[in-house]
Amino acid sequence: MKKLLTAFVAITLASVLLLVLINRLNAAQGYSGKDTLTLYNWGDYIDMDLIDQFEEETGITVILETFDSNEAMFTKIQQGGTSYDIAIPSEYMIEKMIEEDLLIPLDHEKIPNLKYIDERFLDLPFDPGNKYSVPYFWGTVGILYNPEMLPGKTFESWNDLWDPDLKNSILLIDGAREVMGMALNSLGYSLNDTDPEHLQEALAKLRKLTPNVRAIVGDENKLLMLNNEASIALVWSGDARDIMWDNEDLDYVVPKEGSNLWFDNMVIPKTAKNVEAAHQFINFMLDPEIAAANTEYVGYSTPNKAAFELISEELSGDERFYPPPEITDRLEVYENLGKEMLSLYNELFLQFKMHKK
Ligand code: N2P
Repeated sequence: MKKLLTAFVAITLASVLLLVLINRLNAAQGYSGKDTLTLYNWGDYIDMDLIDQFEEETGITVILETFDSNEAMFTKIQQGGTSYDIAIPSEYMIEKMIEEDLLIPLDHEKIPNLKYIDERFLDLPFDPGNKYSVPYFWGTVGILYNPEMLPGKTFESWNDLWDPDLKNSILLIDGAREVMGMALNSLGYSLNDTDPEHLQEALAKLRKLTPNVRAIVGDENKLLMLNNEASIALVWSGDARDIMWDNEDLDYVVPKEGSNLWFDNMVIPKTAKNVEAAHQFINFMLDPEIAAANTEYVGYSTPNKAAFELISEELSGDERFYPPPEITDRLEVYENLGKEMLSLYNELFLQFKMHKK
């Protein structure tokens, strides 16, 4: 009996010690659960003052990690090494994450500010009923260019980028869908095309663009454009807005063949440690004043109707960033093309990048 008791005490003590150790480790990594929120976001995609405000109002510490493509974000979340309480993927990736059972259904009762979102951005095909995701920003993909550095050049068509005068001038987004989509559109195909022959044609066309490509970059595109180190960039609309605040000479166009219309929504991954705080954060970001401040800071287009009323006319009245339906109607939203097709897109993009080096 005594032996049994000693063993029991020893096991209890060891368990307590183990728990303390795990807690310490978690705290050291910043994932201490209850009073911490880990946000996985695109780079340059939130006003840090708002994070401070959220921390002050709730006592919750926010840890921010960033990614620069949906694919990179997906891999990290799927591997599960780090647990994120919130992530902000784009629509086709949200659909894929739902399919792969990586997301938690949202409790709409905890997100009363959802009522401020414009109906146009709710209940979209990638997430019917917004069961898993809530709108954050939306936008287009287009060409940002510096007319001062490119006298006489215009960019109405994607094919204008293949102009031999543009040697070493173009910055590309480091994203398979964006770059393959641009090439497919330039050939008159859909950016959701799944015909392997068309995809090979797109790769061949991209290879012809190589001499004009200066670099394939993430958020560095902003500095490079501002410092006139590149004259053209394939960008997401809000990045163009942000750069143009600092250099008004630049212009942003969505080519006539069409382009991508995208939606980035907030989601809660299954591995989240603080689901309660995640809901609090989502609701906070949807508050009209907070969403307006975030929009004024980041430059992307807000899906929040009440926030849209609060932002400056200079921003809300600019059709390059709030394109009217005649324009958005000729744009395409990326579809979730399925595992194999997405791998093929990634593989071809990689082949193009290797060829570039
Ligand atoms: C912000 C990137 C926005 C991503 N730097 C568009 N989906």
